[in-house]
Amino acid sequence: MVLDRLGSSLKDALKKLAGKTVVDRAAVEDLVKDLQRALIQSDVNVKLVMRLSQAIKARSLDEEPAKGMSVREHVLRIVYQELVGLMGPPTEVALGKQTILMAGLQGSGKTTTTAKLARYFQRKGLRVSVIGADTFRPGAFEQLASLCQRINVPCIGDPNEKDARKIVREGLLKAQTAEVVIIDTQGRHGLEDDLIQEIIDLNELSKASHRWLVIDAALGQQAQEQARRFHEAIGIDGVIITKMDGTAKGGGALSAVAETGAGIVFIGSGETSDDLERFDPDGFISRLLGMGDLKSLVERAEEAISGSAEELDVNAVLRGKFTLRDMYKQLEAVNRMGPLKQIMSMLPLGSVEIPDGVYEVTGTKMVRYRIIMDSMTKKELDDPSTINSSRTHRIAVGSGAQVEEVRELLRYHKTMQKALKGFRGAGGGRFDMQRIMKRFSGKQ
Ligand SMILES: Nc1nc2c(ncn2[C@@H]2O[C@H](COP(=O)(O)OP(=O)(O)O)[C@@H](O)[C@H]2O)c(=O)[nH]1
Ligand SMILES: [Mg+2]
Repeated sequence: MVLDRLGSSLKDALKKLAGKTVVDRAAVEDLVKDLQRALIQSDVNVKLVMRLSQAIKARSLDEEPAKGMSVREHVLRIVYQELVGLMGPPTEVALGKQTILMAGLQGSGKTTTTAKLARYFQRKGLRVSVIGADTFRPGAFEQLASLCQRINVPCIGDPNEKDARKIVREGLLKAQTAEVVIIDTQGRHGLEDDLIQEIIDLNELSKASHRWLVIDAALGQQAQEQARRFHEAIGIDGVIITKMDGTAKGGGALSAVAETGAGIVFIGSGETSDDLERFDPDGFISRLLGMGDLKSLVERAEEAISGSAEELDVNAVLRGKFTLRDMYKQLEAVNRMGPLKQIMSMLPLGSVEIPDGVYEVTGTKMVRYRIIMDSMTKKELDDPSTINSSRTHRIAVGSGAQVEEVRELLRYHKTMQKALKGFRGAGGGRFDMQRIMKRFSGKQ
């Protein structure tokens, strides 16, 4: 994941609040100091850091923790909200017909990102064409053409043509059947006037629906100046920050760009065409703080529910009271949602260890469990602890299963129950997805 270092220092800072029962000034000040250090190391502008730490301090001490909320949760929620605010508003990426003009200095990652975007839209089922209009850098067209060839996207251009305007004019005619057209342009080492004039012209003649600026994350807070200059010239409506994998300054670049009001649409984090992530401030910060991506978990849970005839309560996935029936229902739900391991990684489990066996209940095993459970009495299903050795034998005989298999089912139930207990402990109360969602979205 990007920004590992910032993430782990933020997590360490928040750990200090675990177990506190009152919000005391010294603890909050300590936390804020750690936060400041982490953010400044990530090259976030000092003024922004100060503003943010003031807000966190004041809110943590002045606001009443909501009923039932632990001190750690109270402060965590505030830190979370303030950091999300630092990342700017969420952005939209439409999936209709559109022309995207790429802007940015040489070496920022425009050409690579053009191919990444082509791949992104292609995966969404759209017909994509790319126009190579960098007439400055030697071999620019070949670089783009080879990236496009790998992902099977048409690349339009002419390596011998020196007039970028002509390439774009003619390229757009050739790309008429495409739904998404992405125009790669030249960059220079600095923002020279004729470079700016060219991008203004290309923007006008292509009537681009979007002007996306590509910026290298290693610039840290200096990214702001570039964003401003390009914005003045052509009205940037989306920024892509690249090379997040190779720098500790990503936090600085993100916050500096967010401050200009230009929305961050994507993050690049590697050299292949698949190393592109949609940027979503909520999800990004939750993951940074190690809270798991609550929003995407809920979305996936909803996807899993839709289409299934049976009404499924999201909370049933990990509910407090835990009968064998609950366990079975949860297994069904989890099977619908996808790999359990992935789901778990999105939950705010903190330090809870999930035993490995929990991930390994497959579809066939579930059928076996179902048959075994059919041989149990209602009371046994509700409270499996009443199942002693002679009952185990009776159930095995009744379901045509091995005694060991019945034991395995009971062991499995116990393991999961234990894991859930630890989980509820870590969450500071009964686990309730909707409650957690409400808390972290600030709508209490
Ligand atoms: N590690 C990493 N390298 C990148 C990323 N994006 C681009 N690059 C590399 O940065 C260099 C310059 O990229 P390029 O697309 O040619 O930049 P352009 O001059 O703006 O078109 C190339 O070596 C790319 O492989 C990224 O997100 N992560
Ligand atoms: Mg290029």
